[in-house]
Amino acid sequence: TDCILEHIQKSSKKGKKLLAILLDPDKTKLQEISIVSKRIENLKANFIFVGGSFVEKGITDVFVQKLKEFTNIPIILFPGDYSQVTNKADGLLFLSLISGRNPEYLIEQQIKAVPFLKNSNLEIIPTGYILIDGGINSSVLKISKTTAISQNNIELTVETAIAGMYKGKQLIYLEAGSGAKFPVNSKLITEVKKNINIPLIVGGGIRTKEQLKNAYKNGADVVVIGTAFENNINLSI
Ligand code: 1GP
Repeated sequence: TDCILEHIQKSSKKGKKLLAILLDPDKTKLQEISIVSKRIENLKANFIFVGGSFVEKGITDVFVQKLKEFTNIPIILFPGDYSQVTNKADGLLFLSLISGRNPEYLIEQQIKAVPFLKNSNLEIIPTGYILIDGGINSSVLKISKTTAISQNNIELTVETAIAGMYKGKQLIYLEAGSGAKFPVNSKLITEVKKNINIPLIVGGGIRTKEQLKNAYKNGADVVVIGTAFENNINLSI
């Protein structure tokens, strides 16, 4: 079934905005999952993304299984590397770091995931992942050994997104990095959105209702919030 991507595509066409809460299995304790799930349901989040940069092998599986005990919100894997995959989730953002020039994160990790994925039921969603400078040395930068695109480089960002679309990506993810000081700016979101006809995900450094609304208004179809929720699960947004 292709229900997650279809859901995002249909919402995008109707202008219905979606929210994803990102949980890092490395940072959320198993004992906290019941309360965390309740809070995510209160926020009316449409998806739970699960992933992180430093998650030990096997942890994601246990984490997602536990989440499934407490919530029916679709769980989408947002893996930092090929080992963070489990059949217990509903879908997988099959990411290529297209802002970078490191073959490891353009194709190598993807190939390493295949022996698992070819026998799994996960909905696999081809996603072009574009790293924008969020004013911090984000873990994606450190791990991928790539550079981020400057917030002012609209041309390169737009061309990268369009190239991703031409390559067949079904989603474009504009990422300022987890815990970013500066979320992806309005102009960048607007220009990318104007130039692609596939849904746009925006994340990194979004902490307030105002920033969330702004991202939606400028053209984000899905906004991802991780750090702000992690720091305050009573967050109201
Ligand atoms: C990170 O885009 C997500 O990959 C969310 O970022 O943790 O800053 O909300 P934050």
